Amino acid sequence: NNQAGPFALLSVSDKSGLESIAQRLVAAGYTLLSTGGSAKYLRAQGFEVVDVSSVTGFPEIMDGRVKTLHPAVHGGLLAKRKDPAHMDALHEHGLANIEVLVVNLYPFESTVASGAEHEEIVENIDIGGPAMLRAAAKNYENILVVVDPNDYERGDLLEGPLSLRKELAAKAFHHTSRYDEAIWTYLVGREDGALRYGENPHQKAWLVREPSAPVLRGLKQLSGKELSYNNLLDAEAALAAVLEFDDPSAVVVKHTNPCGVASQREIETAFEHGLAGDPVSAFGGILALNRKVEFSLAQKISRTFWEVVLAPGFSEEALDELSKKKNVRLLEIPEGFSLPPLQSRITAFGTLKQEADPRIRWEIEGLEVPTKLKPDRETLDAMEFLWRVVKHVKSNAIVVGAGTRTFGVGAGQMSRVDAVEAALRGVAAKSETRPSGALVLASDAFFPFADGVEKAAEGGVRAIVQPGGSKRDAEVVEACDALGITMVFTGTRHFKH
Ligand code: 93A
Repeated sequence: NNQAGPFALLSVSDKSGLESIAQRLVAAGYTLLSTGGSAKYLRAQGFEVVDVSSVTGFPEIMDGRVKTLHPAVHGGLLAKRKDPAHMDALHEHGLANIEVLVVNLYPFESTVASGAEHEEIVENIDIGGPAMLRAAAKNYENILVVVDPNDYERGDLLEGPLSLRKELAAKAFHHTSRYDEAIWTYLVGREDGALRYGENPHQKAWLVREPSAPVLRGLKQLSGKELSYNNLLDAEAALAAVLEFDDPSAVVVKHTNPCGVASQREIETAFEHGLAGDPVSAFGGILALNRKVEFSLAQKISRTFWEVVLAPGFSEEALDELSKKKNVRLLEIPEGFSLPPLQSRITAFGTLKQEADPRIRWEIEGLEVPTKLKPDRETLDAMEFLWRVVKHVKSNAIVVGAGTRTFGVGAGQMSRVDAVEAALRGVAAKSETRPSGALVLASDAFFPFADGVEKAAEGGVRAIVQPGGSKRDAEVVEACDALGITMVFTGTRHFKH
């Protein structure tokens, strides 16, 4: 059944613009070869079309589930034209001599989006289309593969150079990989990733986890209710922050921002100081600790209402004490736990990927002190601590503290002065409980003007750590010198958006 050819095989669900490429293919001397619906469409437009079934010698069966899945098609798509043995096989078995493949797939995602029944969605999983696209794309040196209707009118399409064929082959693989990902998302989302709801109760939500990664990335839920969408976001933020420290430390997170953080020699003191950083916001917050929780600490923890408590371990008595509260979700952090080195975020414009901002390496030799006043050892320790905290606060971020505890956090502000004011409001609220002593401030990015520094000084700040690098650094340093503030430049910015 060696039909004329060379063939251009067209099998598309989205028929828009099909006649324009068919026209070009016919003009270039190709015979059109097509599956049921596409052949019908083309004939209605006046084209002569050979049916795939006449090439395969096999009818389209099972409601179209098997149309092109046949060696006559796939042999034709995979044969290397340079290889005499391949060409012999092509002729010997009467396979179709295909040189161009135009395919787009069953509309899986739009079927899901339309709210169709499961059965109809499954029927819209295309098998034959991706198989042909992948075969032709593998053989791009010999086959031109067109998956995107926007490419039908490309000027150099039919006589295009190898680089164009390669580009279109890559596009085909990208297309099939996205297609499979959408199927995966649908199947997993329906079966075991469903969350009660999203950021708000009127939003549906799923957790689509990487199939190869352990559940909850190895964190063990020891008690409490099911984790919610917001719990997972906040738990990630709290974990990232607590992993920044070696000394016993406590991080209280609210709406993905640390609101109270402390590092101390004892974990119990760290907890008390962390909580004191913002006891009002801590209500309903997320607590992350980097030491095992014993009974006496558990008693203190259970006096506040937490959504989630994370720690590398809980003694039996501590676990008993904390699981009395049915709503508190206890998560055990496994040994050697780390967060992924790559982060991605899906936006309307595409998926953003970046390396995670690595753990801070605080090296005294790398710091610059541009002010007249130099920081003493104690101030440097406070600066290091606050610098580690501010990295985990949404920009514009300002953290004010003393020693290794925070008293005020300005998060997610659109101007840096506002962030300073927000942090100072937090400090002022603790005027009764806060031990006296010089305040230290950390800023996630440089001060664009001296106003932020002046505000800070009014609030009692005596030392500032920031990246430096503003055009107006000189003005900022001058203001510090006039106000008796010591300043350190780290040279590294820690935006978090
Ligand atoms: O059901 S399938 O997975 N089985 C196949 O053998 C097959 N071959 C092509 N779907 C198959 N196709 C798809 O049919 C193509 O990817 C295209 O989306 C659609 C075109 O069908 P028709 O020309 O009948 O409208």
